[in-house]
Amino acid sequence: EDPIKLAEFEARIDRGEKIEPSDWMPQLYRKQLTRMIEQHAHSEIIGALPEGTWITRAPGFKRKLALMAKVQDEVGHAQLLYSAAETLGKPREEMITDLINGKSKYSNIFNYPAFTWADSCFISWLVDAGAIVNQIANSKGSYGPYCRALERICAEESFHLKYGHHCVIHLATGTKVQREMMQEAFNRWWTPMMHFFGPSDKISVHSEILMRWKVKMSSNDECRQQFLDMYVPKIWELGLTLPDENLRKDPETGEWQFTEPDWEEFKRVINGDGPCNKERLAVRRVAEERGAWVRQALLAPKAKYVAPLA
Ligand code: FAQ
Repeated sequence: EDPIKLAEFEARIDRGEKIEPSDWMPQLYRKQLTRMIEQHAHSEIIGALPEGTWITRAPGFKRKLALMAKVQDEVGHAQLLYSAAETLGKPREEMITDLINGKSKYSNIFNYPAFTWADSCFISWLVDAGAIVNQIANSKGSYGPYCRALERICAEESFHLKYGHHCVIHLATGTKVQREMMQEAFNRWWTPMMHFFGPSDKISVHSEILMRWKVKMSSNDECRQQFLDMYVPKIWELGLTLPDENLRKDPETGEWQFTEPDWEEFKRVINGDGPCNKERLAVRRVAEERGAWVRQALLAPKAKYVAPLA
């Protein structure tokens, strides 16, 4: 890599300038960004699956409408992100193939089953909340197309968050059966939620270079702390508990303390061996196969239109 170009590139990043697709960038910047944006796009599209199955079973017409709009938004986010990743040179078809073949990663959390309506509510409120913490930070980052996609995504996610919060409040303040169902969802989802922000900074592989080049604007631990700070009080306020007896805010440091979640489970899940990995990829594979004729028709040379005889 040309050291002068690299120094100029880093000076631009330090000045807070945006890097655009036609600008010079180090190979590693391109590679890391492609990996991260692609994984993010896959997460949105796979993330639509656990909630998507609840559309027909959502309680009442209003909830069905809102959930349908939310799931549609998530798929739209994937489209925005695939487009942003494509500006770095990797074709979309290749990204989809890598997802379906299990080569590319996507968020750990969507490999868990949404057994009940309360699970769907948990995702809408807290998984979206976690995503927003990460995305608001990174929308101030260095790569123009990714930042612009994130800004739009965050605006839409803020509606999801309000919808999800409303759903959780409804169950948490409802009948005994509803409250229990919500509590069980919290018990099931808490560990994957703690994993969601990635491994601790001490062992995160990519954080150092991504933060130096302002792709990641907050570290994994900073995002996790911010999430705990913003949402644990709101969860406790609803009379719900979290399945970690060590979870508390240290009054002196202002830091949240918690039991380290099982990182072996995290590794298994992100490497293809979670409760729903096979099912999630199978659904995407079928969708690709069923949609193939549409892509072929769009790519085929236009058939000549012959006007019918009068
Ligand atoms: N899941 O060195 P680090 C959403 C992997 S969008 C799976 O710390 P990095 C919207 C990582 O890839 C949710 N894998 O990695 C929605 C790497 O593996 P590799 C997605 C994970 O990149 C809501 C290895 O571990 N958001 O939810 C995870 O510096 C509701 C080492 O880790 C984004 O993708 C994980 N949680 O930091 C949709 C945001 N964490 O590639 C529907 C953009 C780590 O070397 C319903 N991404 N790994 O094989 C990021 O901010 C970062 O990539 C992190 C990970 C923070 C996820």
